[in-house]
Order: sequence, then C-alpha cells, then structure tokens
Amino acid sequence: MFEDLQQAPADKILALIGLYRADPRPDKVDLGVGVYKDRDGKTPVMRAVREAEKRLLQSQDTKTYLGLAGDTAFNTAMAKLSFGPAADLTRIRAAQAPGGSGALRLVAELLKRTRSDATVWLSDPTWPNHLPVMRAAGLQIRDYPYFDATSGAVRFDDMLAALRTAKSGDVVLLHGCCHNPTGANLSEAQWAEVAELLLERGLLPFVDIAYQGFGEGLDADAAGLRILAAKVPEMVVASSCSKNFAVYRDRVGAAMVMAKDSAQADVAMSQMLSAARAMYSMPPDHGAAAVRIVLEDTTLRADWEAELEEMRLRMLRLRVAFADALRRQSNSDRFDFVASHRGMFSRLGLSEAQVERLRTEHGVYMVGDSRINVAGLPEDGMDALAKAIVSVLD
Ligand code: HCI
Repeated sequence: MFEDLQQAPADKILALIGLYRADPRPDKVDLGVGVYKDRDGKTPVMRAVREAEKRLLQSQDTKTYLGLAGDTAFNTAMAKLSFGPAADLTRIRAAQAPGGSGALRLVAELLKRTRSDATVWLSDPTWPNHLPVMRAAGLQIRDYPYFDATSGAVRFDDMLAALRTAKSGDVVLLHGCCHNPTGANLSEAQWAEVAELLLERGLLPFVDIAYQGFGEGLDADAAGLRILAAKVPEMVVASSCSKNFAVYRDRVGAAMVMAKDSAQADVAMSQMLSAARAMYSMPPDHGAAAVRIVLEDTTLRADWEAELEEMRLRMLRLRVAFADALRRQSNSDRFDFVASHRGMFSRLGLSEAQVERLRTEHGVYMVGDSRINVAGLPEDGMDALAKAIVSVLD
C-alpha cells in the first residue's frame, strides 16, 4: 500500500526543535521556533491563564459537545479583541479553530467555496506554512514583493505596484502585525494606502494576526486590521492565541469573516462550519475556554495584559541590546534594523551556508533564511553571539 510513497519533507522550523535539543553544548543558543521565552529560556503558562484553568477545573461539570463553532463566548471575545470596540459585530462572525493554522485553513476553505478561481497573494517572504495551507484548500497562490533584505525595510511601492496587477476578486494575505519572518511592518499611513488600493481594485483582505500584543501593544497591533475594517465592505481574518496567551499546544485560534450584512455573514459562517465538519468536526475546548475566562474577567484580563506587556517590553529591550552588540562587533550599522523591527522575528540577511556554520561551529540555531526569534536572545551573551555572527560573514 505505501511502497510508492516518498518521505515528506520536514517542517524546517519545527525540525529545529529536535536539532537544538540533541545538541549537548551548554552555551547553545535557540533562536528558532516562534515561541516566547523568558530570561531563563522557559515558556511559562501565563498567570491569568493558569488561574482561568483552575476555575475551569473547579466549575466545569460536563465535557459534552459544544458544537461546530466551539465556545461562542470565546468567539465573540476574539472578534472584539481583533476588530476593536468600534466594530459592527452584526456583520462579523467568528468560529473557534484549532490554532492559527486551523483558522487559516478554515478561512481558506471558505474562500475556495465562495470563489474557487481566486488567487491568494502572499508576501515575499511569508510564513512558509501559508503555502501548503492555501494549496491544501485548492487555492492558487502568487506573491507580492515585501522585504528589502539589504535595508531591512518594506518594499512598499513595489508591493502596491504588484497588487495593482491582481484581478478583481483576488485575495491579499497580510500579516496583521509582527511580520513573520521579517519583523518589518506597515505604518498606519501605509495600511490606509493598502486599504484604499484593495477597495479600489475589488480585492479581499485576509489578515493573519498571530502576534497581537507582541509589537507595539494590544490595540496598536490591530490598527491595520481596524483601518481595513473601516474601509472595505468585506474581509477575512485568521487569529491565533498561541503566542499572546502562550497556549501553543492547546491549539486556540479563530477564523473570522466580516460580510456586507448580517445575512451574508450568517451564510459565510455556515460555510466555515461546514468546512470544519469535513476536516475535524469540532475544535478542542480547553485552551479556548481558558482564554474566554481571561477575556471576560476584568481582573484576570488586566493581569494578562500586564504580563503580555512585560513580554513585549522584554523583546524590545533585547532588540536594542542585540543591535548595539552587532554594531560594536561588526563596526557597522548593517544590522541597525533589528532595533526598529517589531514582534518576535527579524531576518538578519545571512546565507543558508552562514546559518549552517553558526549552527555547527557556534551552536547558534536560527531558521535557514536567517530568521531569529528575538525572545531567545541571550541577555548576558549578546556580544558573544554578535561576535559569532560577524565571524561567519564574508
Ligand atoms: C513560527 O516559528 O513561525 C511559528 C511557530 C510554528 C512554526 C511551524 C509550524 C507551526 C507553528
């Protein structure tokens, strides 16, 4: 039965987890998979989430099915978290999904059902898993220029020029904040220009927001999404709680649709749920229930926001310290962009061979495209790390 099968290629980001664990060197540095880490390299359960889990354990008296949409109060809370207080919730529907990836797939399935010949435009570069997820739903993909590797800036004019060539009805996937893998983001003025272009050309925004709260702050990180929502008639969103609630393995996300009116929103929601039914039926409850408890309780929510803000500020401090160390060790401003990038990642602009040398010779682990996870930077070893990086440069 399986004799003609070939080994499937590994997920290059997840494969780094195993490689790093197997490395016996005590001074190894993990800048790989996008998981927040504290000063000790730990990824703790957040205080408010732990408290919510305690309450859940005490109060939950059944584990009977909830239904295809999962926890409906979680869904409403997530719609508000993304779209903000000014949103017209009568036109927005949200379906709980298994993580941000599950949300992406659910939205992709909805797109396939509504416009089977649409092309989804992805940023170049983008999160590598965007490609298989879109393809698995049967969608066509193309890319638009996004990142200038030399300057570390967004190629905004080139991006707009490419999107002007998209055909009406095409879909444009945008990273809501904290672009993965580059760390280079659109300003609010640029978001407004993108919104104008999408409206003018009849393109559908598809916002992937997986790091809300890791960039400029919880509301500021949703500014682009909200600028779009105020301008365009329809949009779709995939949101993840993996990072900002640190519930990675519990698989918590939401697929959302904003339609022209309430009736169309209901139909779109019914199609998302029908797609869920064909893939996994219902999402796992536990993590989403804990997130819902946090979001609905004033005290727990304030504590969650405070802890999230501590995490964000730590990553900002690490960015500045790392850019300083790189400036000292390289005697150049080549890596200054690291301090102005936002979110969990920056792309350093090294070749695959240089990344490989860093791993084998120095025990420094980063994704092959030279993406680093800022949260993994060693607070007390910045100069040693910068020195290792400079040593592999041409
Ligand atoms: C990331 O590191 O980009 C996010 C974490 C991740 C990586 C690969 C598969 C699922 C999630």
